[in-house]
Amino acid sequence: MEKFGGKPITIVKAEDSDAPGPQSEIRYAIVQDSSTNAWKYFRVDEITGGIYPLDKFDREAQDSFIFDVEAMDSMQSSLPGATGTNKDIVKVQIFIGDINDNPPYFTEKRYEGRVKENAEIYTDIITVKAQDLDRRKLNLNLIKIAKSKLSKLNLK
Ligand SMILES: [Ca+2]
Ligand SMILES: [Ca+2]
Repeated sequence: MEKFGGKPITIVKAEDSDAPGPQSEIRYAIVQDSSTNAWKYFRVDEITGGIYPLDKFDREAQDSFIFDVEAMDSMQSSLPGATGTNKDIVKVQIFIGDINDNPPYFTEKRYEGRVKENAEIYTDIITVKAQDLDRRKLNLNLIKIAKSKLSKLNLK
């Protein structure tokens, strides 16, 4: 949350073709939909349309949120049959960026390997395997960085 430093995650913007005045003054609001709780994690500034987080996120628990934002003007609608103000609704999807907040973990509690006493050096004995819940891309990037550092060292 602090990471955004008060800056919105994204900004929604609606336009209204009516003349200046309450008939074209736009207010934004998140639609409180009972079929999802995604809207509970965000707020929208009713004047600027800036969308802000209301909570911390865990990409490994949920990696995106979808909710609706509506834009309303500020005067009773003159459209035939309409009640209330004129409005439009847009879907907003927020993707949660990954951070490296999970350590690797072994998938087995214990490994047992056997090797003959006269085995050649470098004989395969057993393969151990760990997993990491963070996004694979991040780990690959780290490996690339490590490799490029190594090749620089080799050049010297
Ligand atoms: Ca209007
Ligand atoms: Ca993560």
